[in-house]
Amino acid sequence: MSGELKIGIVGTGGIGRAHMERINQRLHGATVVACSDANADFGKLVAGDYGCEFFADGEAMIASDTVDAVFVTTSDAYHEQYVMAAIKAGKYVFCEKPLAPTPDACKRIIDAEMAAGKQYVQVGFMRRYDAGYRQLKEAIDTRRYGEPLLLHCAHRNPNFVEPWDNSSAVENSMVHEIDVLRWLLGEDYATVEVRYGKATRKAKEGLHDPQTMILTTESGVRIDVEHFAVNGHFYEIKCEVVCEDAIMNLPKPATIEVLADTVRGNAVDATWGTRFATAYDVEIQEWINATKEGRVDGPGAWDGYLCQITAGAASKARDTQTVVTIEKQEKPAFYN
Ligand code: ISE
Repeated sequence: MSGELKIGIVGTGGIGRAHMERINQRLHGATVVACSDANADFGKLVAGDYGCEFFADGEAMIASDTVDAVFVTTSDAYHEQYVMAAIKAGKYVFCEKPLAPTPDACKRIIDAEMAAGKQYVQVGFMRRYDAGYRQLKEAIDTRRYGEPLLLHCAHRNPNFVEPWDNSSAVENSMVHEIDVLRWLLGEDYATVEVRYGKATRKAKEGLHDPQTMILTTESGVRIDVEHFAVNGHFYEIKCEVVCEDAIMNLPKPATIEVLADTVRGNAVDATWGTRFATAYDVEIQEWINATKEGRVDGPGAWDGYLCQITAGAASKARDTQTVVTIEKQEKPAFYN
């Protein structure tokens, strides 16, 4: 299509507003023309701030001629309802991660998309758009340094959104590793474990912290992910890839050098919002471009589904403290 892509956003919380801002102020080819939120008073304020139309009913907004395409940035439990409404309306939809909390809900979305006969859905796994992860993928794909054998990763949060329960560490946070490492290596997982070690004194009640997730891919690559929900200080993501002929590391973001007290060093990101700000911009610009050309070229509903199957197995592994086999899923030809 030529001209501006008219976008309607369901869910005007933090990530919804961050996307509205980037679409209207930094990116090209699209404008947010409508929004909806379960909290109508708040949603109307946001609509006023961004100069767009407020719809009390998100499904009515999705069906209306006002919008060409849809963003779903509600809380996770409502993703399925609005993604389904977009498929029904025949509109492209960008849904923040996870596609839906359970594999069953994701399966219903896949079935609806296949029945519609066209891919409409993209899932917001922004790490695939980070320049550092893209450099790692390029080096792995060319096998410049031989086969990847082991990955050592860390995902350290300064603080964590409630609820503070054990499942949120996998389902809200480590899902990023589940998606990006599968994409990086180009293969699916065979088994998963989530182990508890000694807990930090800062652990929130109801959340064992830290947790270690261990994934093994179908070819046998072993991955360990250290996950801190609350380290109290900084946001840090690490990914070290041990190959046959070299060791590669995810580049650290370029930040200012600071001399303070008795330490000289580089500033670190305080939150994921700043650490991945550029990745989000690239992700959504590429989504706008692809949507205007009538295609989905980012992580789709199938990726969202596989991610939740793995997250479900990881949760079972955590609760039983065992190794869980991930049931092999045959990819429908529709998603090739
Ligand atoms: C948050 O929802 C995100 O998506 C961040 O990328 C992740 O690092 C954080 O742990 C999540 O809570």
